Amino acid sequence: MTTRNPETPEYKQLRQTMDDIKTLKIQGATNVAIYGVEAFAKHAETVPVKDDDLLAHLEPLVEEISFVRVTEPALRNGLRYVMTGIRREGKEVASELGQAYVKLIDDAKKRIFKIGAERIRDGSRVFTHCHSSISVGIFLEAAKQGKDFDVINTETRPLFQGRKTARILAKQNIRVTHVVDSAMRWAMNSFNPHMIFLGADAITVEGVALNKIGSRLCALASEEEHIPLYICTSLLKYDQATSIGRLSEIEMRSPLEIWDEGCPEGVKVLNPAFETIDRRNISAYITEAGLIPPQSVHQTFRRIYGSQIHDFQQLWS
Ligand code: RUB
Repeated sequence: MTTRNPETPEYKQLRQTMDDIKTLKIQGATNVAIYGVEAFAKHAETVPVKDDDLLAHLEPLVEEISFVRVTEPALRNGLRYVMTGIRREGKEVASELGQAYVKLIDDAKKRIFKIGAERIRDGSRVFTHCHSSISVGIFLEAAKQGKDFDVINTETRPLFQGRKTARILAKQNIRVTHVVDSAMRWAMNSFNPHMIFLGADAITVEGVALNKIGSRLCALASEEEHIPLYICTSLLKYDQATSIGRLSEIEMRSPLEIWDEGCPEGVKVLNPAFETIDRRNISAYITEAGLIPPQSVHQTFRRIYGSQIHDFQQLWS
């Protein structure tokens, strides 16, 4: 058995999970973090190496997993959370730490669902883009509370994550109107939604959100139509590296997702997965700490998670 490629079932599962994250079988920042951290923690606990060899094996793996999808700091924060514990107490605690991180996410989600649902009233019209499990969770909570409201959502090219959103809402008898991405400004003008709920993949130190491509267009249209825009997200998506000057990266996906067969030679197809939403366009973040303005993300993250997730040592090296 080599340290580089251990033949344990947990390692195989980790590799499978990484593949599922890369190919979007596991989709959305929250799910990417949950599945990635759980699989890593189980592997770390069972890998048959110890002492210095353990860290020499795990550290490059953390780097590799972190960048399977580059715009996912909630995954990176979780991996660091587990690694901090392993350094202190050994690999025996890895699974427990993985579960503890997933619990942080679950607790955050429950709070956000409740807080976000407060914003929705009978007769509300809410616009959303892509598939954010957090935004959808808010809609489901509001429906559970008996509120009667409408959702307008986009299909989200090229991989149609918006259909997932529409299917889930329709199944719960929440009225949903589905439009192509390029109709988002038209839909805002036609349906005059009371608010926009978007998820986030990453949040920077400036309070800028990164979310699915199209989100900035959505924000610009919201400005034109004077519709408040909320980012529904756990603060665990805060990209700590931005506070020491690094830029949050934007994942560039395969052009084949856009045009696989028959693309003429000489045509360059680009497929950026995410884009930034300027903090000026964000009315508030709906988080586990309540509604907060973009300027407060860094301090609020430090206050809630600072003692548990501190990877600044590694960031400086
Ligand atoms: C999904 C996407 C989601 C965020 C938030 O992109 O942009 O809005 O990840 O999701 P992709 P959640 O389909 O490329 O993963 O609220 O579930 O964390």
